[in-house]
Amino acid sequence: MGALRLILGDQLSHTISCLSDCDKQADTILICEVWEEATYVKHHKKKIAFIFSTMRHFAQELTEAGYQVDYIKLDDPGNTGSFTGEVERAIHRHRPEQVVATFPGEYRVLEGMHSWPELFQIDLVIREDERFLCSREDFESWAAGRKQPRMEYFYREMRKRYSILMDGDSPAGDRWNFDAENRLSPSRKLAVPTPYHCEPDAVTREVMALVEDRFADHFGDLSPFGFAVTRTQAFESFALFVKERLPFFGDYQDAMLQAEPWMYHAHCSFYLNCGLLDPLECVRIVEQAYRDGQASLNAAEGFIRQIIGWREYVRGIYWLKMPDYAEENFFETRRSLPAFFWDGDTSMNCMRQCIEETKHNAYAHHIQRLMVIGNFSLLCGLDPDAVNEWYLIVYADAYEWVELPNVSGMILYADGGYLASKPYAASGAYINKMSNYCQSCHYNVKEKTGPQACPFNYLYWDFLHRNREKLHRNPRLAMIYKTLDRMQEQKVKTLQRDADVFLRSLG
Ligand code: FAD
Ligand code: DLZ
Ligand code: SF4
Repeated sequence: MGALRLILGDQLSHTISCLSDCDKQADTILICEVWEEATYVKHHKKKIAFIFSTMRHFAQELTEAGYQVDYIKLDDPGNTGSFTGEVERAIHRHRPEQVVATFPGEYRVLEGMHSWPELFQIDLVIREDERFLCSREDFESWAAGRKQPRMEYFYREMRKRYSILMDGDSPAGDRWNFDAENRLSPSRKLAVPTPYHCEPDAVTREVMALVEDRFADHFGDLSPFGFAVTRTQAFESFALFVKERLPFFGDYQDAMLQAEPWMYHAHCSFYLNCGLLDPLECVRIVEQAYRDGQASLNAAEGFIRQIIGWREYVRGIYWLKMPDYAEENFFETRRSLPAFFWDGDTSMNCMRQCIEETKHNAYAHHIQRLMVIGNFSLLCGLDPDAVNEWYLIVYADAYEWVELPNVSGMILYADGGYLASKPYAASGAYINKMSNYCQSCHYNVKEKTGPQACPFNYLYWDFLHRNREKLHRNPRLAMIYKTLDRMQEQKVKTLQRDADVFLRSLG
């Protein structure tokens, strides 16, 4: 007659709030693989295998720690395929006094939970997700009255609140932000370390067979599979990052190299987001590496800003603005995704690289997501719903609370500038500066118009021209619009014509 404690697939932390006062004798923990979660978008095969395997390992650890775990596998007889159906069945099996859950990562799931007390005539307690450093209420208070909140000021608050990289009341090194030092172009001589790889064990192999069988038509390569699936393994992966990659993280944060999908990034988003790693713990480790002289300040600060700045900030915006945020479409764009988003079959080398790597790894690093695929989606005027769905499908770290603000707010500017102060639009010159992709491309990044010209070049100016009414008052775009105004009419017409031909070719 104890409580039924529900743990979702992205809540796999031993310290999760719904477990805090668990009575190991009286309470039951419910963890369930459900068809609805695996198919509400057709997730990458690797993402499903990663989540199911991690859920199974986590359940095993809880059982070994003496908890009573009711684990429902996808193919178990009677599995109804939804959280609501599985909670109902578990209530019939265990007759609990109440259901205890932790606040979910998606609005859609929260809405489902809110229906349970009436549906099942049961008391439901939804606890705060304490793994985040800023609660939804705190973010709301911080954002109240700010017409355009900015991440940088939020980040400084978090640094002070948690005393991270602070020397007394001042930021370490007397500056809050070292981004200006974090934009080195890559050189072909960089020796990027081999990424962490964890050979699949029997549990993972069983899950992989299930995914191959039941999700054969989903996007992505299932093998080779090398993700960590336990906290210990995820910790090993993070320790390797701190030792081998962190020293270069700052310098090459924005760099891209042909056939180097992992660069100097941490590859920890999938582990943080599903609960295997704790954000504050990772941040403290990186701060210590700086204090011990193992990493420079620009590297440590750059990494820490991503976690306590961007990660918390996008989550705050998600809960502040949902459900309306999902409907935003500032530029009123409706173009479908080009077919090559699913196979990388395009002559644009940068897009081919980033999409093929995404298909292979269920991972692409930030600048590939933002300045290649994201930039392309913005310039071409792709439909925000389609772009959001794609990003939610293809990355192993994607849950709506983090995916939606990054896509609608950061890359598509679909919220009209609430999250970002200007659209992240760029011509081919940016990609050429930050990568070596252009050297192996069918197109010529130096040409602005004509059949050999890099499509990013004419698409960039066409985007600015097309959206002049909506953007020209933005002070951060004033210089760009002055340049556009100075262009000869004939040149603008040629850019528009080339953009039009290209956009039509997308189908
Ligand atoms: P690193 O570069 O090593 O950064 C360290 C950590 O900082 C990341 O693990 C992540 O937890 C955090 N972080 C960095 N940037 C962001 C950001 N903009 N928003 C939130 N957290 C951030 N991240 C996701 O976790 N899930 C997503 O679904 C997701 N979708 C994205 C979509 C787009 C269009 C863009 C531009 C970014 C998206 N990001 C997303 C943010 C970022 O690209 C990934 O967190 C990062 O690439 C993960 O790789 P990493 O762990 O090696 O990150
Ligand atoms: C992403 C995912 C998948 C593929 N499958 C499951 C599942 O079967 N059971 C589960 O509890 N969670 C799964 N998840 C993660 C959920 O989608 C996630 O917990 C919610 O979207 C809330 O963030
Ligand atoms: Fe991408 Fe243009 Fe460079 Fe080709 S030339 S890789 S399309 S930026």
